[in-house]
Amino acid sequence: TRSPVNVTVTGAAGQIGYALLFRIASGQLLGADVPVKLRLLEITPALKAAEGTAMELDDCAFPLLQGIDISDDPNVAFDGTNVALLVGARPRTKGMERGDLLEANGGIFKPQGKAINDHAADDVKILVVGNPANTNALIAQAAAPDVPSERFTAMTRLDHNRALTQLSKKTGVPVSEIKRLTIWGNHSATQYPDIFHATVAGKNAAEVVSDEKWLAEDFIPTVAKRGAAIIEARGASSAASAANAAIDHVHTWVNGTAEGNWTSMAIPSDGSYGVPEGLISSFPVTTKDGTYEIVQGLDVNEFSRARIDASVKELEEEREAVRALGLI
Ligand code: NAX
Repeated sequence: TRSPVNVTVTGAAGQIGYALLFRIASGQLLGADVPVKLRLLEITPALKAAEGTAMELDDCAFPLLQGIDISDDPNVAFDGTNVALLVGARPRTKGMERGDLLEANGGIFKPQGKAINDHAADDVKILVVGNPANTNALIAQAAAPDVPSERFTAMTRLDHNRALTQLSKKTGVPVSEIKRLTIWGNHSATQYPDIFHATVAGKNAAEVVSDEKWLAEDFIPTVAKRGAAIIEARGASSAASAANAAIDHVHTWVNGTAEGNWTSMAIPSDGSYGVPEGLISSFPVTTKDGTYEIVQGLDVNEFSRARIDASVKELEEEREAVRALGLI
């Protein structure tokens, strides 16, 4: 039998953690034949709540779950970790400036990056969910010089999934028949969901839709502002859908994209598509055998170029800000 994979989840007592842990333990993250050990990282005041969640995990008697450790020490929680899901973060509160937000998150992601550097397994894969996700990933990566930089990724899969459903509703074609959609840039309101290379039931999506007004004034803002719309409707931010996207992100990274399709992941740029090297920006990627590659050679039209550039500019500003704070 296979040896268990260690999966660390930070912010484990939070609402995404609650929606995520049971799915990991049931085998949906890595596969129905892969045993897992869970490592829950929380801040000290939330340890008791994390223990409560662990009790419920016990009560599910998941056949694949081989153990649960809970800690408030990143050095313990990341010890031997193979998959690290960095969910816990400092949210922006009323009146908080961007600098304060980045600094508060630096206080979380810098020590976590260092702990991953010092204690994680050689094959560790990292997904940052906690916002601002792209820049938090950059901070953690900078603190982990011994970990290959491409292992640090941030989540735009929720945006990708949101875009799939919006396009499905517009065209009446099921999501299973929509391929090659791309989220570019930052996981923020500047993100750019791109349908120009997407296909719906084998036909070019932009041609099928043939409605630039819908694209610019409906589709793009609906996808980009969906997080705010969920908060407005639910009175709490996306949790189950965010957990689902985290599962999708890692599952695809580990198990590969289907032939002829790709996904969206925020990954360190190699300079492709004019995105400055090192920025953690969302790209169209294919995955295979636990590695990913940026899809190359796509034509970027003027409409797309302006939007990609705007989102990338925001990422550059965030990078400058964390550099000025000495976080990277
Ligand atoms: P919650 O506030 O419910 O949970 C966060 C948890 O993190 C809390 O239990 C808190 O105690 C813990 N935490 C704080 N600092 C920590 C530290 N240093 N170490 C370990 N744990 C720590 O938030 P939740 O709704 O679960 O969201 C978590 C993060 O995901 C937020 O930053 C949120 O903005 C972000 N999101 C990212 C999305 C994406 O697509 N990338 C979408 C969903 C979500 O908004």
